[in-house]
Amino acid sequence: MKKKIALISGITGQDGSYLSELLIKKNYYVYGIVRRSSSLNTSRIDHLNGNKNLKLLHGDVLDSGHIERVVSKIKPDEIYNLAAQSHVKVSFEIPQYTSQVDAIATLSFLEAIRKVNKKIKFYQASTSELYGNSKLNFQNEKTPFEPRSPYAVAKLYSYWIVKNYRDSYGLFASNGILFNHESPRRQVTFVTKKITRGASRIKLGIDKKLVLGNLYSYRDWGYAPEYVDGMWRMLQKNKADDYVLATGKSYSIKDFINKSFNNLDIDIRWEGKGLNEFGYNYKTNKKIVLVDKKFYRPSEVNFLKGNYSKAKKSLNWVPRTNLNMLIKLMIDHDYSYQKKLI
Ligand code: NAP
Ligand code: F7E
Repeated sequence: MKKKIALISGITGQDGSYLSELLIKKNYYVYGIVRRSSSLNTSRIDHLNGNKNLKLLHGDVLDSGHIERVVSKIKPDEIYNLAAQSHVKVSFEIPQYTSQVDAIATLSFLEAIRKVNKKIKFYQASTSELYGNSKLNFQNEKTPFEPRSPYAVAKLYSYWIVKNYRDSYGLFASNGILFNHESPRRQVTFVTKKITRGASRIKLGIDKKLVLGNLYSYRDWGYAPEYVDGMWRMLQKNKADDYVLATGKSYSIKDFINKSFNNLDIDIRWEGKGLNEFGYNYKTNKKIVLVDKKFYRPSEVNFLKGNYSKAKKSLNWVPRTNLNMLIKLMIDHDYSYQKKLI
């Protein structure tokens, strides 16, 4: 049987690295688009270096001409568009750049497919951020969108342009509306990794405290390798569609902090309110968690909890890693990594 060819944008990111591993295991030939940078940005995929089924190409998704040439040259069966300026808070600082990468670049891929070969299957990395301040107890594919950041507004454009090209030109283009998913490979500016790394460093005596923003938002956190498997399943269907991937459970940032420190045998006692709220090490009485408003966002997404019934029914996809398991995975990794640095 002919080997399938996949093209991944964002291959150097958390999801791109897990997806490339998965596709290579499934006997795909994988091409990945990597931005040229002055310092190396391939640490998450360096272990795949030299694999005969992986080829990295320099490129930037803002270069629509290059995208069209790549699609035309490598003739992929499947394209996974994971490239993004993916940090919500940063999107308030660089809204125009975020819109170019997270919205317009999606259109470039769709246009390339429309011109080169309409049979290429397309996955778009959509997001639970589209739901913004939804007041519902859970969100699914039918929940109305209320984006709350330049990131979410840009991703909303991508969501609709994918649907539009599907309806207008018959492209196989699917949106994966993925709720937060984490792993030891998560970048350190996202809250989960910041907490598991920070707690590990406090336990080891490297740092004295962890400084965070809003402790009272709720997120539905899953395990990234399971979510990239969901992406692949979406493109194996005969018909394109949009799917939520989530765990169906929601926890606050404070819950995540308590559980992370508990993993390291540290109990936290909380005192105070707002910017004057502190977390103390229960045993030593030392202040170890502080709040600083510089980590607040101009507008916040307060509560996310996904209903993944459609993915379960249609893709046979279910999340298997609960929050305690996820935190343990991340703490185990961060603690041993930080210990080696001492
Ligand atoms: P990530 O770790 O931030 O990775 C983003 C990737 O995009 C990196 O490879 C980055 O390259 C690349 N990129 C950024 N701008 C680019 C450009 N102009 N040209 C080419 N590549 C560019 O993100 P992730 O967590 O893996 O998420 C993957 C996708 O899913 C993103 O689209 C994100 O918005 C979306 N998403 C993520 C989650 C989540 O919880 N993780 C949930 C829903 C949706 P560099 O390495 O060079 O920076
Ligand atoms: O924030 C609060 C913050 O940056 C989660 C991206 O992958 O998932 C991610 O977006 C919550 C927010 O992720 C800090 O205010 C408190 O309420 O880890 P985050 P996110 O914004 O949910 C979605 C689904 C995506 O699509 C995105 O690409 O945590 N929070 N203190 C903090 N957040 C950060 N980053 N840093 C803090 O110190």
